[in-house]
Amino acid sequence: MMPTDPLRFYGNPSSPYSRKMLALLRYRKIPHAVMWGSPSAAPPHFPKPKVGLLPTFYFPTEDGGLEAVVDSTPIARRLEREHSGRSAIPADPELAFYMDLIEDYADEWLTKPMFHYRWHHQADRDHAGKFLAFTTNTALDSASAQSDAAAFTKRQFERLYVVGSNDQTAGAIEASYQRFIAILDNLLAAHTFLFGDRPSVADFAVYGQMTQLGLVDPTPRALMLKNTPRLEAWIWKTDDLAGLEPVEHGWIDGATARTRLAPLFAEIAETYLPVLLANASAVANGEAQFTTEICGSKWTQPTFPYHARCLADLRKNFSSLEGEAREAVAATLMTNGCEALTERVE
Ligand SMILES: N[C@@H](CCC(=O)N[C@@H](CS)C(=O)NCC(=O)O)C(=O)O
Repeated sequence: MMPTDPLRFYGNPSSPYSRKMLALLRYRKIPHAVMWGSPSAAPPHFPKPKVGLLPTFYFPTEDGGLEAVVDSTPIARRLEREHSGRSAIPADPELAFYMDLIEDYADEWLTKPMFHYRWHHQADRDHAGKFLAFTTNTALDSASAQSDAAAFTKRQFERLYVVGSNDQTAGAIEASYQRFIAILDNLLAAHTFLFGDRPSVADFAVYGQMTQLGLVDPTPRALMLKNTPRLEAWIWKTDDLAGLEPVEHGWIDGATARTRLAPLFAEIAETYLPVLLANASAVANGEAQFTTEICGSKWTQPTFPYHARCLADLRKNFSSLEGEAREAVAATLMTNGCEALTERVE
């Protein structure tokens, strides 16, 4: 494959991670081609991904072939290594740590409200089934759309428990979304992006989940429009930032980040962190499910080995910090209830 060939990937408009990566590629001006669909429909010379997740990327290999890769977080780092300019990762290690944490929260926690709102309430469920059916094929006839919608809805409704959404946790999930949009709205009133006047991978991760919560699914969209209408404009603009010319001093400094992002870190400490910690202990003990408390409500869900890795990665990131950056991050995590992230990984 020639270096000028576009980077190809399968994605779906209803997939927050597909949207995250498409917006990142547009901003970074990396030649790309999104194929709306599923890797199961790929031409025979396309390799199969190890796990069937969207987006699935096809990177050229040295021998002229292709390799199928999933998981947006490492792909975003790989794109930083392979393409220079218009970086979406701040060079300051303190900011980069905060960015990784917020990206992880967006990818792994905000996806809970996203999936929950999509399938928990009847009105959202009725909308999502049809939306998903037509994203697969906009030319579907009505009868097939109806039966596909019914099949999707049944499957996804039955999988709500996987992300921890059930009648007991619904209140905690919904309250966390409402607090999050209020925090984001405040942050975006002061700077265009989380880390200043240029976007970071964390912005694209938040954007990806918000494309669904804020633009697609009726209940969370109505909440956003009522309480934080600024966010609708932010989502649409973040969709295509190819015309933004970032400047080096577009990033805020560490001192600004510490104060500015404190409410978000405190929110992470109340929601995502307890889940990460309880999940990791349960994974270590070989348990099939875990129970914890989120803002005073009981939270039970099946263990998720991938999240044990997320916690270990965040701790490794912390342990690789040195000098002033390490001290500053430690103090910030301590002040905002995230000190568990400073523990050593064995
Ligand atoms: N950690 C992955 C997650 C990707 C992911 O979970 N994709 C979802 C759609 S948004 C998926 O393909 N799910 C397949 C399924 O649920 O069957 C990433 O960041 O790319």
